[in-house]
Amino acid sequence: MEKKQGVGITITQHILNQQRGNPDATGAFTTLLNELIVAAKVISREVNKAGLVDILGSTGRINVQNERVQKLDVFANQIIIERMQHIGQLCCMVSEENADLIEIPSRFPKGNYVLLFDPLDGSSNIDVNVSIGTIFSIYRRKTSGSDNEVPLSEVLQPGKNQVAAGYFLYGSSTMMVYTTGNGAGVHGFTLYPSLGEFLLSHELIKIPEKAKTYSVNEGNYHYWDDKTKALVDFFKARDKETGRPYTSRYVGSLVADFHRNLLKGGIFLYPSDNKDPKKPTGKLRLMVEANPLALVVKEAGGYASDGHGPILEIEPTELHQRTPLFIGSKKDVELAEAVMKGQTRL
Ligand code: P6P
Repeated sequence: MEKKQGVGITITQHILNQQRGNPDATGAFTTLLNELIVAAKVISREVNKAGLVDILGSTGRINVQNERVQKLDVFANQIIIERMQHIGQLCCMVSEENADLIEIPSRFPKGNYVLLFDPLDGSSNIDVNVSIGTIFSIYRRKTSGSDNEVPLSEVLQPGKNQVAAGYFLYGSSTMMVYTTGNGAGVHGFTLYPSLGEFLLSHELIKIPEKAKTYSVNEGNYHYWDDKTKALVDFFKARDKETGRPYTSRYVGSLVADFHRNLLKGGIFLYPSDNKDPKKPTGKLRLMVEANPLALVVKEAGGYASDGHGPILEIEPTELHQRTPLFIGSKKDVELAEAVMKGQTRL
């Protein structure tokens, strides 16, 4: 059989192809994504040598989420901010690590996009060598203008308004998975370190409609309400006909758990619990975790719910608001939502 020439489709080619397919594309979006990819390559290099240099461990600081900040967290956050602030395509940024909007310094031109990100999600796993990730979400600002102070209203948009979303996964290999929504599908790219290029490895990812795996931190079982307990008990019950019990898989790193379920089928849930009165609606953040993954899973044929309705329909009121999250294979998430709404009793 003839040997395949070349290296396949690079992420740059893929983004350009998407741009060509979009008549009113200006190339601004392409520039934005390409610069974000450079930032991810720098982060990937540091993550992959974290064990070798003094970048492991904690800075001792506590972030806006009241979580201990790991050094790589700080590094990843700075890399993204520094690389993205000068490209002239953003009016502001939002990071899981920063309490307030990140303004674009006046020395740089502004643009009409908003970038939100979790620079290094799963950071508690950094020094035990478990996969971690960067999650990103991109919106167009609602009103174009060059006002110095971007009002919060420009950023607090429902997830359905995202123009792109995805994640980088720093695992056994570094991957990028993204979608531009509107039926464009979800595509995965694997970084070839020898080339320094992300190459198309998973074209048009579709999540199996039915799960085989459930992912939840069962250590929180006694903090859940009865509906949540009934739902997780359902996944664990023996019932050959409906392929139960499901396999339990929980890495404790959202991007790793989500990515496995995206490729193989599964439901991930981080329900609300009464463990921490400061986090009555669960631990995960709407704007920088739930929304981007909800767009990806929707484009892959799955579904994401907060237990009452679609994540992508939630009208945000705060930058770092949290939400319960049920995400993955469509049939299982729809069942979870019906149970949480009291429409279905298990
Ligand atoms: P728990 C990591 O800190 C994170 O935000 C997600 O990546 C992960 O899914 C979740 O928290 C794990 O939380 O409470 O199960 O340790």
